[in-house]
Amino acid sequence: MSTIRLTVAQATMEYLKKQYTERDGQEQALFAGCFGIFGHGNLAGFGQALQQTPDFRYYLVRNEQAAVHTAVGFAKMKNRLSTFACTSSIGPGATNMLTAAAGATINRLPVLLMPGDIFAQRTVAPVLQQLESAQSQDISVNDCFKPVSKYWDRINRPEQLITALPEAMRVLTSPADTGAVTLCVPQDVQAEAFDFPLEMFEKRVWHVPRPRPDKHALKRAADLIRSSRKPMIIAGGGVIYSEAEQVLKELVHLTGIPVGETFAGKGSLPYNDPHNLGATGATGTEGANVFSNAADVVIGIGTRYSDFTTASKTAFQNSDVKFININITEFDAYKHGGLALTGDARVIMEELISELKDYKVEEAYRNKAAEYNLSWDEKVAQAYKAEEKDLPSQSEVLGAVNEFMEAEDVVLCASGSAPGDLHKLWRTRSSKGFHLEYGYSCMGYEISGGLGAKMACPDREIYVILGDGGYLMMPSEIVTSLQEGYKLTIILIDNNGFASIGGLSKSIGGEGFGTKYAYRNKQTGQLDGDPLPVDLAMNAESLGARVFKASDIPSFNQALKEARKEERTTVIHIHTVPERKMAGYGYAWWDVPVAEVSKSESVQKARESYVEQKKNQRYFF
Ligand SMILES: Cc1ncc(C[n+]2csc(CCOP(=O)(O)OP(=O)(O)O)c2C)c(N)n1
Ligand SMILES: [Mg+2]
Repeated sequence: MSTIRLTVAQATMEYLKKQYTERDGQEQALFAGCFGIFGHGNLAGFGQALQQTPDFRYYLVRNEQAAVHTAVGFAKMKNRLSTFACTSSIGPGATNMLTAAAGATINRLPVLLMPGDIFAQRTVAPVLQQLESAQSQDISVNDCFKPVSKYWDRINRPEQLITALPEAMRVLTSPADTGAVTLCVPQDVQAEAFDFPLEMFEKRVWHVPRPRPDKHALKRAADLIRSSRKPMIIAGGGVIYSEAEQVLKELVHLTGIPVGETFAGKGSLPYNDPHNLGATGATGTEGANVFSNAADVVIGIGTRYSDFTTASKTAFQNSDVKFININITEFDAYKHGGLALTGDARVIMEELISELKDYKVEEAYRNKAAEYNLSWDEKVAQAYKAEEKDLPSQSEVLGAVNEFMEAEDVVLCASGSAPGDLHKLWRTRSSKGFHLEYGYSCMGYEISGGLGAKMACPDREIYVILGDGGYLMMPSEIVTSLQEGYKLTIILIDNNGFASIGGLSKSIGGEGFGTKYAYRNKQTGQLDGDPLPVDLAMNAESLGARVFKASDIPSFNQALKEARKEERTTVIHIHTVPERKMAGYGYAWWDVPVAEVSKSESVQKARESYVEQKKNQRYFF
């Protein structure tokens, strides 16, 4: 057997750069490079290896959490077929990645984490940043990655790499199993040499399959759909990851089955397709919620049925409702006692189309969906309309961005009150034009995830929608975007605190407690003093961004035009009123428990309504 003598870290990089994915005949590198921050736990190992492997590009980031978000934003735009590796030092560098690793796994998006780990040799323990355990010498902070990783391993001997790496690649490239994959490599092992078999470094293509459904299950599903009078499709992220938008369109145009879209699935159909009811669930449109309430057969395609999608299990009230779940992940396909069509969304819909040639919903049902599609768009137009007030509302700002943008541009967001407004109000014209990280809804994803999206699609303009809270959580990757020459347009919506959680607090009787950015008030002892003298626009400018300060919608529109001409990352800062125009619609509800006992009257009242709403919650068998 021919071998080559390399360190563990060198062998890792040599291996990673030879990994490819292929689907539908299209091949791409599985890894576009490696993000990282060096410390004593990875400098001499992975750092040295990256330095001598310039064809596997290293990107210095500002925060390890951000690195993982960036990889995830990239992977989402690439439909999970390509991602990044992320390396960190030991200790805090490693645990900084935990938050975003959980986000990757929850969102079913691939990312490879390579945190350094404490010495395998143990002689020098405890090393700087080592978590000591009196109970075991086989524990480090990296064990925290176990529950958030789809595959986790620790490379204690060089030859373990030979079997660990293929397992890691298998999971990363599996559309059913993908998520965060963690390979912990002790700092001494990284630098250790071994005679690795040369074959290990040959090009390897991971073919990403489109599994077909069980044919009996398909027949049963077609029979169930044919017997239904009020079917509805819930389109989730799986439609988009499977690149099934065209086939979905064919299916719904053939059958007339209307579609509600989840956060990850928004854009599965263009917003103005008459079958598109728009956002579904807790942040749903009137039409989507009316239809889901009465549906007798719900066809979930590529959805996890998160509580936002099911309005905390209150969205489906037909006592005979049945579910058909088309999902690559068996775990999801079986949810809600569903008839499971486990496999690829695109091929399963293709097969369903041939089974349903003779099926159509009643004309009146189809027409009703089309009416809701139009009437909702009138509400959107209302919400977009600028009103002459002191400060614009968020929906006016979003409307201005939407009306300015080109069809191929991308809006990207993750947390705060904007995701709900975007879900309801965004007129999505291209399938990947709506990029919401709403599985983990992680404050801090916005700029770093936006950078990943831009790296994946450098020809598309990326509009990052970001609150002041989200900005303060992690503005750091503005710097990385400048370093790498990837332009973002960041719309910074400043409302002095948490409009989202403030509103939620009011809805549970809490009066917005602890959600405003203000000085501590010496009289009340609370955070309800004067506004803080924070200038986020200046902050962004100091990080190197081009900054525009808008004071109203006309100046905001002007800033959008100027920003478009810029080549570097641009921030448009605008103050808005925290109150939102778009409240919940129809049956929209989100289960956030209200205190069962309280001296506050508003809490007591909120509890009463909570108990009422809770009665609508259902189990499905
Ligand atoms: C890392 C993280 N911490 C806490 C939360 C809970 N949370 C959701 S939205 C939000 C406030 C966001 O504030 P901002 O970005 O200003 O948006 P706004 O609510 O004002 O629209 C918080 C604290 C979260 N989603 N992520
Ligand atoms: Mg805010």
